Amino acid sequence: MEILTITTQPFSDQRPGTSGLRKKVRIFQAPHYLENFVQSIFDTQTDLKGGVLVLGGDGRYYNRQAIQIIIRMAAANGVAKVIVGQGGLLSTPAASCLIRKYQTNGGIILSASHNPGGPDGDFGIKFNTANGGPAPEGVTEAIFAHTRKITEYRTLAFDAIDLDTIGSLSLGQTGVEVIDPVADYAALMEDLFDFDRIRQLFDSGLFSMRFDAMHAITGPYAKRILEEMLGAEPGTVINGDPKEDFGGGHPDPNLVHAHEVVTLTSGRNAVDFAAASDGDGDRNMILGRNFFVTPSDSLAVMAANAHHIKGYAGGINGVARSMPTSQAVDRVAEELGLDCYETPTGWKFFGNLLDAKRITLCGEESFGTGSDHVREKDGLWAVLFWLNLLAVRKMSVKEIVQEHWWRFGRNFYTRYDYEGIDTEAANGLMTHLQARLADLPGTTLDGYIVDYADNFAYTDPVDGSVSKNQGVRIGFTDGSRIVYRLSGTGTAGATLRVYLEAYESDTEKQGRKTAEVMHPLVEIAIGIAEIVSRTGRKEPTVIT
Ligand code: G16
Repeated sequence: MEILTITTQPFSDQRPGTSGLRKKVRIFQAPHYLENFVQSIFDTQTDLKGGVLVLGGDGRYYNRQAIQIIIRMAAANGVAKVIVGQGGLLSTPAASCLIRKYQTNGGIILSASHNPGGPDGDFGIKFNTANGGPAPEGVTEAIFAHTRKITEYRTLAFDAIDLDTIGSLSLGQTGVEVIDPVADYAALMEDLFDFDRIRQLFDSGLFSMRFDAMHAITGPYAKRILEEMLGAEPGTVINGDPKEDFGGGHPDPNLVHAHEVVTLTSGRNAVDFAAASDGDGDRNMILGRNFFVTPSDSLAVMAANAHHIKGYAGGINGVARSMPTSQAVDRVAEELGLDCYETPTGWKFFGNLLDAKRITLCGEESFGTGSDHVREKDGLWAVLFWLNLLAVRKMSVKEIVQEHWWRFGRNFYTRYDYEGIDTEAANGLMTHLQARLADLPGTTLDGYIVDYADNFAYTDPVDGSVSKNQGVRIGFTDGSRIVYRLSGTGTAGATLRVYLEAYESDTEKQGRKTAEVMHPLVEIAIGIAEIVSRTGRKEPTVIT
């Protein structure tokens, strides 16, 4: 089969962000755009030549075409074997599972995660290394540097291969194995969780649940695992058919975008447990009857209850959270004598800690939780963890969380997002905050005394790499915090995120409304950063 060498020119904007390269679909469709980035992966990740590559995506618009392009390029670049999910589909955690299970040389995942899809939506690509996790910064920077000087890429003169039939094919010297995207992942979940106990919970007839797949990748996974393997009644999974444009929705499992499933947790026929996952299946939202579990609390509850769960009953090594995530898990770690790490935003920062067995559980405020079973956050894993916990403890979601607060205290938490603001204004706001940091400690703001103010920097304890400018933190003496950072996943303008946290140990006051508790901190946060005058926004786009 003829290998074609195509002349190209560099694009200047291919630096991966928080999680891979994310752009509008139309940008990816431009001639050579995707190819340049993919060739830069092959040229810098030399183990792939003669190696094995996992390939799949979340099924969004352009997924199928991109998969064909990448398979042709993989063959032209001497990859020995490509393992691809049927229909070109793989959830992000399932891709990580396959890379690890089959000890491949890495994987390429096509997704823009929770960003909307469709011809006018977003697309994305990221490379995961042989440990199954997102490439660390050293690797993404090498790929980026290559995109700046690329002059040609290699592909095959071949039309398209059949991705819809499970089986083995070959393309020149390269084997292409089309696999069931769910089977290996489902088997891993069965190893970790007590499926018999969960089955009994569903069989009891006293328990009801809904899982909102948001017309994204987790539909087939959730239907197989929840309905077929665990016996949840048909219809437990809603919006379970993956669609290229996610049914026009925004596949982000939060109280705003997953509103449909939220409504099912209240009223006369309210379900006992509900959850949702995002575009590529790595995020999760956990709900009880009339009750929302913040992602930060979910991580803390998991850490405190891990001994109840089959796969973690032998004990956990330690825990980690991203910097803006609430400090709820820190309190659990302190009481249980576990190591606790604070990392920058981005799942890739957990990789070294997991590989070095310093941690077992980790999570982020951005609806991500996971463990050492794969090297990605994992939406359905979190749902199964909670289901297993509910089955063992025989308590409601609310009871479990309230009991947790009584024991460890409650970290109230909220996040304000200002999306699509002017990039210059956003950078100016961060520069302004930076300039104020030195003067803030010791001052009193509306009754809150500033304990520390800094721009978070992280030194990886395993490889010593340093990541600077990871967000501005203002900590108060009572344990509350305000954090500001600019998102690294948006595709239009800049997104300012403001994360707010307040600690309450008094059980009498733990039932207060989050908005009411956070109000004074919100005012302080808006004031210090001069958000209204600098961004022109009186209100955030989304509050979670
Ligand atoms: C990605 C990263 C997460 C990060 C999130 C938000 O998640 O993997 O670590 O917390 O983006 O990042 P940012 O605040 O920079 O927008 P996902 O689910 O989008 O892949």
